[in-house]
Amino acid sequence: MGPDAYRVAGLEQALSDLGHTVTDIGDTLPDEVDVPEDTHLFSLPECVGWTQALSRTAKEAAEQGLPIFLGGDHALSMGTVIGMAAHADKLGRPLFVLWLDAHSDFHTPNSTDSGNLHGTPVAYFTGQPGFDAFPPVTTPIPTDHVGMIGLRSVDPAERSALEKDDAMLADMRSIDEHGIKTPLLAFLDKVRAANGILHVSLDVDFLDPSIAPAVGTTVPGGATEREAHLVMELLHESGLVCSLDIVELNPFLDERGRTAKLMVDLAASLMGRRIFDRPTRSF
Ligand code: DIR
Ligand code: MN
Ligand code: MN
Ligand code: MN
Repeated sequence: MGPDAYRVAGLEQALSDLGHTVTDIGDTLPDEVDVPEDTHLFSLPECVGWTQALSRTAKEAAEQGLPIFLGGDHALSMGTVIGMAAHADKLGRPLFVLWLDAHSDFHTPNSTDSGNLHGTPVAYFTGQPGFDAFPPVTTPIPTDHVGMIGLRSVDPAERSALEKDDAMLADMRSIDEHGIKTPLLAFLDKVRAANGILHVSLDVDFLDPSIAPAVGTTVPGGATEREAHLVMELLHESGLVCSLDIVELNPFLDERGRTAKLMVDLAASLMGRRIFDRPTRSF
């Protein structure tokens, strides 16, 4: 239902109003795979099938333009990121991933208590062990090519794994202290210095639940509407973004499509919508 909610909220119109040519390639269905149900991991065969299908879709779509992947939950990124990694590899440029989320999604199938595969994509595409049922990750993203902004719910197993690694971790406290622009610009500098391209993965729960309530796992103390737009506007200006996931919208919980509309507006900011060209002359 997520993709249809974004269609109804006017994603295509918002992007074509910016001068983009938009092609809706429709819903991706999972491949049929020979993977048994798991007693602990939810919808394992479907997730494996979707990862396989989405990685192919991503790779093909990236040849045509800038793909925007509409979820669905965050397990979608297992497929989109490995597909984009293959695309980047073909271009001979490294892929970086910006994870905008309350959660770090760094569980492995062995460490997850909940069994939610949407809590595992970052561990998968960075090549952590334990994902034997999934397509092998041939081009793992090095953890120092991952930046996370918005963190405020990290489980103990994720925390100890992240502390050993070198991903850029901007939790809500560092945003309070330094502003959201500081970690973002530092990360973009790193992408630029490596001649990289950037995949952005936007989880609805990056945002504060007061402005984006339509998500299964709300966590208070999230990004404000303006912080989120600033991130998107700066991402646009960087010229480094190659692809975007917008995930975890639950239309059942949405009131008059308000959260869907906010996610569409954020995608539009990333694709070039602005109030004025910078710098303004008014002060
Ligand atoms: C929790 C929640 N860390 C889990 N993760 C969520 O179930 O693994 N991520 N909701 O978006
Ligand atoms: Mn997530
Ligand atoms: Mn989340
Ligand atoms: Mn999630």
